[in-house]
Amino acid sequence: MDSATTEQLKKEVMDALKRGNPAEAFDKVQKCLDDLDDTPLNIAITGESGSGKSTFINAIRGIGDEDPSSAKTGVVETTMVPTPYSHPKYKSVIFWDLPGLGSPNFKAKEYLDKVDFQHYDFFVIMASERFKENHIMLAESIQCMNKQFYFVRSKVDRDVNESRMRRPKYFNENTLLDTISQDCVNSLKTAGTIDPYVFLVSSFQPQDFDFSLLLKTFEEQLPTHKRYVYLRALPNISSEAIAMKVQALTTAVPLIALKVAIASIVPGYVQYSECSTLTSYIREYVESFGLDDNSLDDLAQRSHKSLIHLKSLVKSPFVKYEITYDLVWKELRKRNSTDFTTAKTIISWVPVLSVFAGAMSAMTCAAFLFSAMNELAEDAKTVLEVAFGCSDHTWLG
Ligand SMILES: Nc1nc2c(ncn2[C@@H]2O[C@H](COP(=O)(O)OP(=O)(O)O)[C@@H](O)[C@H]2O)c(=O)[nH]1
Ligand SMILES: [Mg+2]
Repeated sequence: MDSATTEQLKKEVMDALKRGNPAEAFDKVQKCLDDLDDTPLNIAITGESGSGKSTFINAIRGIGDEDPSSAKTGVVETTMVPTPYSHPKYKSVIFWDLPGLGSPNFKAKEYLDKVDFQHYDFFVIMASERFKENHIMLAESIQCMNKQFYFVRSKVDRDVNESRMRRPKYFNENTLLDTISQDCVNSLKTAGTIDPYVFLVSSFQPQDFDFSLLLKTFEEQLPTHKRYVYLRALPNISSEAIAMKVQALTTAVPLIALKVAIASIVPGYVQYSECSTLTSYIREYVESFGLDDNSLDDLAQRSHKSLIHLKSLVKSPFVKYEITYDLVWKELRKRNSTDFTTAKTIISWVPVLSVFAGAMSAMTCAAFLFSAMNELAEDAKTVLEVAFGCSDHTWLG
């Protein structure tokens, strides 16, 4: 949420409270939360059939190829219609599988018109081998239409393994990756792209190579109002991705706290009481950090680790026990002593909340959400480190 929107909301909430209409103030805050949730993000993935688009879409959605909602992999596309795959938890984030790039009479402009290019926030052009004429033509056309694109050279795990087997004596992973990357950059520069974005990716090993850097670059290029939905939907593939997710979820905390505080003075809003609201957000955090049973099970399978072992590493009571109203109530009381400085993003709301003496309850809620979120993020990092042994992985790999 940008600062102008925040200031506008503060003014409207304050006005409604002063007029003795807390239900209206509540609606304003709820609308802001809904807008954050519903901001659409449409990411187009294009490339030749077999280049790894569907596998990449599954990896970026954080789901395995066997998940019922996964994009089918290893099948030849026969349609020109873009296929949408929404994020399993955050439906406003949609990855579009754009087929058909490989046809011999390919015309980039016609292709982009057919797939309705205006609809997408940005494009990923994927190639599993050298870039070809069609990729270059497409890149040029996307650029002409003032849209951003990123080149992804996929399946680099295969290049690394093949090179290691074929030239064991001279094999050097960094040199190999540099050569592939330079080749792509040079082809793009020759075709007129200034400073092209090129990423070497393996969807089988998203914790390695440039996958994390790619995710971070997407974020940096997005407008502010799209960052929240994007970051919240990140796959938990590195400690940096988890840290960015904390940053995103933090944005909504003052609004949630405000909502709870206002609901406490609206007659009949018992369903939005402190514990009910917090319970639903804690459930969301557990899922978002991949600590729910399904996600942990999936991680155990992908990393060939035992689920029991991964679960034993988790400290948060919100993963160890069922998240019930009673558990949240107990934890809320237990954590009441939490240092409120952790809730500093809510400080700017205190003048608004003081109007109806709701400041204290909002501060308590915010502090509680921060503490639960950070504890879950730490657990997610620990589990990930043990699953893939990637404790020193950084965005810049
Ligand atoms: N080694 C390796 N194989 C991959 C990778 N991504 C996809 N594949 C394989 O490449 C084939 C085509 O992938 P798919 O995602 O269906 O490509 P699409 O036609 O572009 O959607 C499948 O057999 C995948 O398992 C990868 O990162 N590494
Ligand atoms: Mg496919």
